[in-house]
Amino acid sequence: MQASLFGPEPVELPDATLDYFPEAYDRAQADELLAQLMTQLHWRQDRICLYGKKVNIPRLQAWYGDSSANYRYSGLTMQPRPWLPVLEAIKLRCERLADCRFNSVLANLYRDGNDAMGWHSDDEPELGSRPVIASVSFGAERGFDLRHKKTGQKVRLPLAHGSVLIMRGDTQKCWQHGMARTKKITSPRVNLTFRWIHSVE
Ligand code: MD6
Ligand code: FE
Repeated sequence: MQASLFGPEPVELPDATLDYFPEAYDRAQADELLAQLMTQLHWRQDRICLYGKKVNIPRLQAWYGDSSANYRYSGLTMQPRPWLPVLEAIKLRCERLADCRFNSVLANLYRDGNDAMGWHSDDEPELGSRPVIASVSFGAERGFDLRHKKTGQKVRLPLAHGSVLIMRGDTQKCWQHGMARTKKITSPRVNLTFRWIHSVE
């Protein structure tokens, strides 16, 4: 596959380094990849403990990577599933766009506008201090919200079908991000975030 003809479009925000490739994949490729990801990935409903109760998180998830890319989560060591060809191909594209390597991917499936992601930063120790994360979106265009931790500045980036957003530098240290519910969206969206997990002992 050839490199994107469009972008990157740098997104200018204080204390953040963001590159946005609106058409990393053309429409036909993106349609095909969305269909493959929806059917091939081992989507599961994860639960978290909220105020002492187990609740379903509002989306489906799947975790793939090198066997060495374990991460710890509430005292549990999570093992990634081995790479699938479709994920390896997208990883290679992201590695070229970001000019760095990734050893794991967290996949999220938002079945419709009722599914969402709360405010967070990807700042776990396993990711190191200034992680590079490549985020690939397929399906429904949803608003990706960013909020500066100190100033409260807010921005919404619509992430297009077939786009890649690369976050690096101090973005995770200084900003949170999330995706709000919306009644307007009735079709699914798949997001893949490629990362490098360091073993921490
Ligand atoms: C999503 N993305 O777009 C969720 N994290 O569905 C993320 O949480 C994310 O897009 C780190 C870097 C880029 C992202
Ligand atoms: Fe994130």
